[in-house]
Amino acid sequence: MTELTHPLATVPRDELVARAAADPLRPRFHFVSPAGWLNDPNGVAQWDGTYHLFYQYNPEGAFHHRIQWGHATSTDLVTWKDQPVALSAGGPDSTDADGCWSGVLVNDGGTPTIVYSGRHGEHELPCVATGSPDLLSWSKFADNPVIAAPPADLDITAYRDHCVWQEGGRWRQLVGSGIRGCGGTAFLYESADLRTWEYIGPLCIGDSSQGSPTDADWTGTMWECVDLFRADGGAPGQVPDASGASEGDSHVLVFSAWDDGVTHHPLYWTGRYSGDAFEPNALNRLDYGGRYFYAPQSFQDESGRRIMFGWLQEGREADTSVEAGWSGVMSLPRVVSRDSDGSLSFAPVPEVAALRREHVGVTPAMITESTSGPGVVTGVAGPQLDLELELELDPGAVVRLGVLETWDADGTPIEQTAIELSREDASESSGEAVSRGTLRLDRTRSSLEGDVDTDPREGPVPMPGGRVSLRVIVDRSAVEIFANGKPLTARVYPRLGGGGISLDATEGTARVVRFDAWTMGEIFGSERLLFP
Ligand code: DQQ
Repeated sequence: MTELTHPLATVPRDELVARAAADPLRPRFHFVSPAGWLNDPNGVAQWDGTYHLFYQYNPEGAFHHRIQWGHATSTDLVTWKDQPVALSAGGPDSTDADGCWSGVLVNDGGTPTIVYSGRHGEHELPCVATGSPDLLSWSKFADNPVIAAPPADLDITAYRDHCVWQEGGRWRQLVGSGIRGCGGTAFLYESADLRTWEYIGPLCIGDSSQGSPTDADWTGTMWECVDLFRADGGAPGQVPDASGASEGDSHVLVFSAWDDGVTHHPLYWTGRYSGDAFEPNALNRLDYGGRYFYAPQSFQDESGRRIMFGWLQEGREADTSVEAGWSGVMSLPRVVSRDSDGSLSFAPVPEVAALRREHVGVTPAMITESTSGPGVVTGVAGPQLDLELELELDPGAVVRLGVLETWDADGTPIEQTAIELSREDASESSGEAVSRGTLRLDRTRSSLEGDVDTDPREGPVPMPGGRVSLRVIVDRSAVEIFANGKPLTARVYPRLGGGGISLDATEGTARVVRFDAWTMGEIFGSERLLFP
């Protein structure tokens, strides 16, 4: 039965899954929705051993409208089983008549409980739903919303998304927001039962007059998807571990900077949460890809790891996605840890290695800018790859790793996604040991298509002694890069489908100490259902 209800629903529902599956640019080992639209990760958790990934889902088509909570489960964080939609819009008079926006899953004395933003018209309010013991069927609380309105007497920019934890026998909740004329914020509430909430106040308030909207670390006029956790990975209300996390910057507050409908980028403050306030210390970019790793949400798994997912938005025209029948990719799960300088470090969970298939190890080599042709012949190719490199750059050196390449008859790349690492020159560091560098993504030749985003991305990378551990995950249109733990995520749309790789020094000299490459398998075998 074909049902078209929204003007953008131009692809009949019964064709969406087949269309999406046929798109060669669709990732094969990242989680994607069965078809239609996917955005934020929600309710990420491990419950009785099973990992749960809920996500913002529109099965009507590849556009953002009347969002439902899609659901998938995993026992290994690598392969995912589609489960029935957990939450969908209520009746015309309900708080969530226009969709169930982002939220979290908590364990209320053994009862799985979701706190989410119910949308009605242009507004969102906090709602609650409880789940069956297997988390597969959900009932909404009869008296939603559980908070009737945003704090009175404040002129706010928006109000939605939740972070909920237990502290001192009570529940605490943050709701993301922004105060007009000031900046983004997270409002703090407290409750005994997750149903009745007392407003405490803003946990901290950003300053949107600092910097400009074009800055990669501008904090925006609203904070979406706030996520507060201990710097040692624990929940905010937990007693710190023995590693001294109670000293200094003991907490991390993650948020996605938003302004007037524009999703800018994820950022995090390191600082100290104590009493009813968060005292920010340092502001950091969470992913140098900016909007390509948006609305992240994290949880602590049963082994104590803090694991984060983010939404890899599209970088091609909205109409192209609608016609393709799908939009949005979930990142691979990332382990979050703390670097020696207090900032965060990220790496794909080690479980991802289970997807590795053919392996090629490249012989260690020295590469210099004078080398003609590809500096290193990798002997590996494909649109689904996992690459691990150990590099040593001399001061001033620039190394360029090309992926998803197609060459012309002379060996010149026609399409190439270029990942560049550069180490500062000694002259830039007043003669001190040069331990800084930059990770860059050059997408200017990623696609012969003219209507895809090719803006450059870059960010600083610590490079002690010029050494860089580089991890590059390529999954067709999704690329996740980690240079010494600093991530840069983006989308690329190579039209020619080439999977060539090249590695060169474009300036100076560098050593390739190790280069291991694997082709990667696929995680969705049989045909998927739009409504599992
Ligand atoms: N997406 C959700 C909101 C959230 C935004 C709606 C972030 O709850 O603020 O789908 O991408």
